[in-house]
Amino acid sequence: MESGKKTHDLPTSVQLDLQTGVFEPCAMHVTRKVSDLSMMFYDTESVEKLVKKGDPVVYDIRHQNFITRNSDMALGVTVVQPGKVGDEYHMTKGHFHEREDRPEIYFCVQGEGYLLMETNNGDFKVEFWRPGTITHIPGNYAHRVVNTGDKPLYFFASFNVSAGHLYKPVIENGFSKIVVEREGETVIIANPRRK
Ligand code: M6P
Ligand code: ZN
Repeated sequence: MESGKKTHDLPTSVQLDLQTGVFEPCAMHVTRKVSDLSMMFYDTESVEKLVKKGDPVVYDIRHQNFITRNSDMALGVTVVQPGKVGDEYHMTKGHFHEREDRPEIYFCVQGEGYLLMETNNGDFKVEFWRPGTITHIPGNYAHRVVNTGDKPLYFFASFNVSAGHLYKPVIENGFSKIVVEREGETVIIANPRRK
């Protein structure tokens, strides 16, 4: 694709296993462990302990780009494992898009949790997610998925490759709110990392 060869000018399909969130064929598979999210979770002591204890997988991403002569659609399926780092639930890194005119559709297929969304001027939105929830994320909202359930949460994403992934602001500042378990309850609280 990078060489200029457009491999998807003809219609193409992949096959998704609805139970597991694995689809084939799949061009890119990335696994993110606790150590890959060490800048994301607020409780850095718990991060260190978990990394020493085997560095568990937080989520897997499978991506497929469909580059044609004049379009750049992509799909991603992300499976977030249940679990916590300290009292903060497993979540995706979260990112802004490099291009604000490139939105994204997220579709929760299995599991339950929250989709956190935030603009760079602090407008924060949250959606409770259960199977079948489909959210349109405008191009200027950073987005992060949190699994608060006891089973894997997986979601389908559709976006343009040209949207780009911008992680730096999220690495530096986090989201303004985080999702934690306190006294047996799931609660959304102000991020203690924010000054
Ligand atoms: C979805 C899409 C991907 C993204 C993935 C994981 O599949 O939005 O583009 O990479 O979720 O999210 P993150 O990149 O924030 O780890
Ligand atoms: Zn995105």
